Amino acid sequence: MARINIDQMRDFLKVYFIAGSNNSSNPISDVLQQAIKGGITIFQYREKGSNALTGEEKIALGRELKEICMAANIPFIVNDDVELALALDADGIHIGQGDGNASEIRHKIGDKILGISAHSLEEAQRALAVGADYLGVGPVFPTTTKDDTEEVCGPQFIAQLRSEGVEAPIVAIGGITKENAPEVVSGRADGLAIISAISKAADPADAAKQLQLIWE
Ligand code: 3NM
Repeated sequence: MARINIDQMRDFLKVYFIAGSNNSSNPISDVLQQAIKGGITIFQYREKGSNALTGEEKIALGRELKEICMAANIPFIVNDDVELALALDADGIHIGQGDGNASEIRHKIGDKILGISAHSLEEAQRALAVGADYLGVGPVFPTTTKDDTEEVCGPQFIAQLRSEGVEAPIVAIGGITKENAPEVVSGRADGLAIISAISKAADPADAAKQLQLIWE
């Protein structure tokens, strides 16, 4: 399989749902299935934070979620854990700045999708130089889902990266809701990465649908 092309990557980023077992009081496989019905375009398995599963349980849930994504024909991305991404034959991996040597990771995963978080022009350029297929930029708004985030950068930071010449696919993350999503889109992000606005919604299918409609 060849590396994903840029246009296809931009399309996949549009409604990028991220979750693990502790992001909902309902089983995350049910939430994922509902989110898929609502129109999410890619999923990232992020098993982190308090009460996160480890070992065999983490792998088993990953396998289940991957099957759901495969059946729905959307890419399945693993957060951080290269060995898990390879063991599950995921479609890709997303890494932060502190998650190991990005060029070694690119080498290990071959042509799978590589997403890298970036918080400055320098980080963005470095990520692209080692072969990132897309950049994660955030937090664009305050979030309570992750406690070790960088400072809030605002959606205008993405517009700034564009004006500084970054044309690569960018997904915005952090505190995104259907109310503030239009601002992110006008800041020239290619996609909206979301945890709680879908995972904790009373109706995850409807929440995903509302976010998807923003692109129409
Ligand atoms: N990464 P919610 S913010 C996982 O800024 C993550 O890199 C961030 O969750 C970053 O949609 C974040 O519930 C949490 O705000 C996003």
